[in-house]
Amino acid sequence: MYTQALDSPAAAPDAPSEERERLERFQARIDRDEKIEPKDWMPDAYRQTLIRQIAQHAHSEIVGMLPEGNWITRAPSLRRKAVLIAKVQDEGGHGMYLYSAAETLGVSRGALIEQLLEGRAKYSSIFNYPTLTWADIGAIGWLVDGAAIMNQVPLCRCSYGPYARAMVRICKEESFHQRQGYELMLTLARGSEAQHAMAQDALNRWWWPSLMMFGPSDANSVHTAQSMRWKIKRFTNDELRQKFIDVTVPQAEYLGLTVPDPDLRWDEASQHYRFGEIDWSEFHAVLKGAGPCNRERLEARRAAHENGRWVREAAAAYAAKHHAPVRAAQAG
Ligand code: FAQ
Repeated sequence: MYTQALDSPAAAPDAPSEERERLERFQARIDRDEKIEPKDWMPDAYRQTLIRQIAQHAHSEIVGMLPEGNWITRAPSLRRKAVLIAKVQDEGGHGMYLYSAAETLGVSRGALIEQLLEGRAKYSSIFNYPTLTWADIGAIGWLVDGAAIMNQVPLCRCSYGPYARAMVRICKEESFHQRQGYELMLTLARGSEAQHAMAQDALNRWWWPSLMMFGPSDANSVHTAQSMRWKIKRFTNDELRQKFIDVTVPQAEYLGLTVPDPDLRWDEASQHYRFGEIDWSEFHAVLKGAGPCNRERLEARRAAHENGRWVREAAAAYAAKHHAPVRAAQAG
């Protein structure tokens, strides 16, 4: 499923001319900013790239429920609990829209979930880090949802219609998530000395993993060039990472917190923040399954899937019972 023939269409000079013309017509539609819809012809590599990205994105939303779900029972007030429950539910909903968008490309949700549970699918590296204190819930909303929005707003203009449309609502909800996280951080940062220290500690632990969410540097990104030509991606990984840093550093300053990067400085000439080297060995270790919580996350997903089996079976039995008379009437 994840094998991809990512050769650029133009790089197949020996392709039959009819096939070449079809690829050129497809690229011309993309260049004109037309949306590609499920029933339209598309190159197989375009389809496979979308299935890969949308599935990884859906899995990230679902696994992403776990680090915050861990704190629902320990939220410090009823208001915080209600907000956190709503946020975690939203993430579950995002996963559902995204699995549905992937299904329009001819892959079943069941097959994608099976790949996740068998450990054959990727999901965002960020969700393999632990949530050690309540401040981590603020840091996730502020930084992780903040990074997610930076990456996902351009996906609303992605060339594939169902993915682009799913992203519109997702981004609205992520925006609420980011704001609740920032408000939580602000409360802690302005609270007691111990609360301020807790907020700083959360920033220290979540800053670098949040930068890694944007993926490898452009020089090492396998898929970016082709995905940009197809307008699946509208910005490169490094461009989005830089935008995120530029908007987030002043937010940290407003909170009175220090970004844990001694090399961070404002560069007047480029009007951007310059930042230190990301530890790519940590990123690759997490992707290979050696992050602090990779094992725990998959075990939790497998247990949830198993515990929910009776619900799926009951829903299927109910649907079969209620659709059977309709089908019989239609046949008659
Ligand atoms: N973690 O060539 P590229 C959220 C993989 S949702 C794990 O640069 P591409 C909401 C990449 O898949 C967060 N793997 O790839 C929320 C590829 O692997 P492959 C998720 C990563 O696709 C908030 C390989 O490395 N968002 O947070 C990561 O062009 C709070 C080579 O990389 C999305 O999925 C990573 N960080 O660019 C939920 C957005 N980075 O398939 C709960 C949509 C890269 O060759 C709580 N996705 N890889 O084996 C995208 O925009 C892109 O797929 C990128 C990667 C930018 C993630």
